[in-house]
Amino acid sequence: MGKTTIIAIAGASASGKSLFASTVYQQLVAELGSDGIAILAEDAYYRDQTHLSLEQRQLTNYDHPSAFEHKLLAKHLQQLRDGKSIEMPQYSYTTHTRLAETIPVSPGRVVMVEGILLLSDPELREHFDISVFMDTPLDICLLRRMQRDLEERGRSISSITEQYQATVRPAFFEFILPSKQFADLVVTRGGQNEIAIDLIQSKIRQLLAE
Ligand code: UZR
Ligand code: MG
Repeated sequence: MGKTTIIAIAGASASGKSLFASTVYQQLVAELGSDGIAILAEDAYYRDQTHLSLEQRQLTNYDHPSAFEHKLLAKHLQQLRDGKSIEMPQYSYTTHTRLAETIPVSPGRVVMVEGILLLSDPELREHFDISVFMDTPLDICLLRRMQRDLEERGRSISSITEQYQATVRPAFFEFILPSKQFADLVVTRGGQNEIAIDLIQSKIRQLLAE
């Protein structure tokens, strides 16, 4: 196997990062099989909070860099680059902590990773060969976040509204938006931007064929 290329996809919460990454990944896997491409989520690297009570876990600021175990993510990216498998943690948004089970991830020629604060961490940035920033308008992100958190993450309108004003919006302006300068590619209009999906897929096909 040749050199590993690590592609980071960052951007605001509910900007379409997971959709963009999974669309690129699923379509390529259907076409070429899963050998050679690995996919990781920064969310899986939220710190283990099993030692805290549920009330204490609800006080964590999940939009702050300190909520993530970026050191473990950096270590795993290095291991994948060295051709070694890793055990990716699994995180529950309902219990706000890690599950006991991990997911084995095999190394690949291309590794994709998506998450809100990937490009705001200087140490993590060292690991990325290609960086993408999802530049979706913030009002669209908010609408999508309300719908997703109501439907998929078991939240109420009032908890979504409070969290948005207390941490999500401030973190966007403090950490996420300033990290756009580190992206090689800026994607407008969200995770369904077909031209951007096609461009990244073409690049990955080219890398896999080398
Ligand atoms: P994406 N998040 C939670 O709401 N609860 C948790 O236990 C862990 C994370 C939210 C987090 C962030 N913040 O905005 C979002 N808050 O998940 C990141 N508040 O995930 O990029 O998929 O939106
Ligand atoms: Mg996501």
